[in-house]
Order: sequence, then structure tokens, then C-alpha cells
Amino acid sequence: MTQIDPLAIRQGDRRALSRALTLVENNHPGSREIQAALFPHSGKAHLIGITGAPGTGKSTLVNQLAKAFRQQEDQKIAPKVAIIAVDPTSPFSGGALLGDRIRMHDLAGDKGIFIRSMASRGALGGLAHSTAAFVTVLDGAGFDLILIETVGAGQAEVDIARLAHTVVVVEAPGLGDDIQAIKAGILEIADILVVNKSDRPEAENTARALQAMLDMAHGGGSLSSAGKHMLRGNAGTKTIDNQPEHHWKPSIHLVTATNGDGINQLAADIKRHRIYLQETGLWQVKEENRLRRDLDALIKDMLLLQWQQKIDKAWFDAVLSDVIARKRTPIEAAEALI
Ligand SMILES: Nc1nc2c(ncn2[C@@H]2O[C@H](COP(=O)(O)OP(=O)(O)O)[C@@H](O)[C@H]2O)c(=O)[nH]1
Ligand SMILES: [Mg+2]
Repeated sequence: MTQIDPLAIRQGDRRALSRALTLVENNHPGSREIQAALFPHSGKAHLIGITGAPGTGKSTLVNQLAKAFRQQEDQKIAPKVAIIAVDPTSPFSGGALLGDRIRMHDLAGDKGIFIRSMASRGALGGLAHSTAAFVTVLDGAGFDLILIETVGAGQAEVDIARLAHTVVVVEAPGLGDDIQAIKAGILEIADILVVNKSDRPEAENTARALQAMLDMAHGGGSLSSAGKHMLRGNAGTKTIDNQPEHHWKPSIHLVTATNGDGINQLAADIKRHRIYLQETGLWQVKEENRLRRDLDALIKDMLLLQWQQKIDKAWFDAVLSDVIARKRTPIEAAEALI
């Protein structure tokens, strides 16, 4: 096994970082050491989940957001931005999709942006688990913002979204019955909603339909369609100086990822959400919940593994046969086996 120096990773050695992520992705034993070395330095990054149906423009948007975060005017030092593109459909293990290759090229000139695709294939312990491990490494490596792009389809993606401090759900007009395609579950986890492709005429309708769904879900609020940047009520215009809001109201942003329209406002809103979380103490709560879930999941995995190693295979098969023959209920069987 090749040694990777965690210090080199912390000092910005991109090659070392890439290799570390490959070890993590393959669940290589060497990845444990790296995670252990970087974990104490993690817990600082703002984790931002970007989720939505394929083709809504997530990758294009993430690209633009990364650039916007690097260039925001109210900061002395440009933050370091990492992008994790989780693609459950990608057959290329660890490799980049064509589109991702193109955007890697696009962002290649900026050493403050690191981008990495992750395919689900070969991910031991599930996609959410590998994504969490990726996040630990990138966070510990000193990235200030970590954008996690994931297709908003199933439970795994919801789990990934739960990793994030801020969840951005992306919609776009003209993808069939798009509003119907948004499951209530995904709306529930959205901190910020984006209607991308606002260069298309149907975008306003998509935003309006989304707003109606939001109003049903959250109650109250009014639709303000002034300009391309729609915000629900006045939540977006309020500054969070000494009066933290206790209820975050998701706002809807109309953006055009291809030309950057609305991206700066979106970036600012994401930042505003981070401040909101920190000022209300929710940041810490989320952090604790996330680590607790991680720990629970690991304990479950480990206990199951230990138990599987001890159990008499023939006995297990006999009990399973009883269940199949409907002679025992699964609960009775599990109790007997444990
Ligand atoms: N018209 C228009 N097309 C866009 C916009 N953003 C992305 N696209 C296009 O939509 C397609 C899918 O984009 P991509 O970022 O790969 O979507 P993803 O599957 O959600 O990651 C590409 O052809 C993009 O060029 C936009 O704002 N307006
Ligand atoms: Mg994509």
C-alpha cells in the first residue's frame, strides 16, 4: 500500500487528496488512518446538498455556484470550495462523466476549487456512508464549502441530503410534469428552492406551482415575482444582524445556470442560511444528529457483522426455512437466532 501523508493533504496537495479519496471510495484499509488523521480537523465546512431530477441543470449550477462563492465581495479570503458529484447511475467507478470532465476543465484554472465524482458502484456500506467519508476527508483537508450534487430520487439521496447543513432542491421547466415529480419528501428537506433554466418562458409557471406547494406545506407567505429573484415574503431581504429568525422559510430562486443569472443571489442566500443555522444553534444540533446517525449506522453494521461471523450457518438456514414455510414469524425467528 502506498503511504499518503495527511499533512500534505492539509497543505493543499491535490494529488494526495485524490489518492486519499480513492482509498476511501474503495473502502481500502489505508483510508481509516487518513480519516483518523483528518477527522479532528473536520466539522468546520459548510455542507451544501444540491439535489433534483436528472437534467435540471445541477452540475451546471454547482459549477457556477463554486465560482460565485470564490468571488463574493464581502470576504477578504476566497473560501476553498470542493464539489462531490454523486452519480448513482454512473457506470464509471470513480471516473468522471463526460459533462463532469468538461466542467473540471472549466474550473481547472482555480486551485481553490476541487471537484470529484463518485459512482455508487463498489460503495461499501452504501452511498450515504461513502459520501460521509468523502466529506470528512474534504472537510479535514480544509475546504470551507463542500457542494454535494446528487440526483433526488430515492432514500439514498434523501440520506445524502441529510448530510448537508443546507439543502438546495433544483427544479426546471419542461421536464414533463415536473412539479408532480417533486415528491413531498424532497420539498420537506429543501432549505432553498431553485427553478433553473429561467431563460425558458415556462419557468415562471414552474416557480408559481412550487410556491403554491410551499404555501400548502408551510402555510402563509406571499408570492413576490419582482425580478428574476423571487423570495417568499420578506425573509430574503431581512438581514440577520441581532434578530435571528426562528423559522426559516425556504425561498424560491429563479436562475439561469448557463449564463449565471441569479447565481450571486442564490450564493448569498446559501450563506444567509449558514448564518441562520449558526445564530439559532441549529448548526450544532444538525452536527450532533449527523454524527449520532453515523455512529448508529456503524454500530448496526458492526454488530451484524460480528453476529454473522458467530452464527451457525446450518441453524440459520433451518430457521429461515421455517419462516419460508410459514411455521415461524420473522420476529420469532429473529428472536430465536439472537
Ligand atoms: N436553457 C438552459 N439550459 C440549461 C441551464 N442549465 C443547464 N442547462 C442544460 O441542461 C442540460 C443538463 O444540465 P446538467 O447540468 O448536466 O444537469 P444535471 O443532470 O441536473 O446535472 C445541459 O444540456 C445544460 O447545458 C439553463 O439555465 N438554461
Ligand atoms: Mg449532473
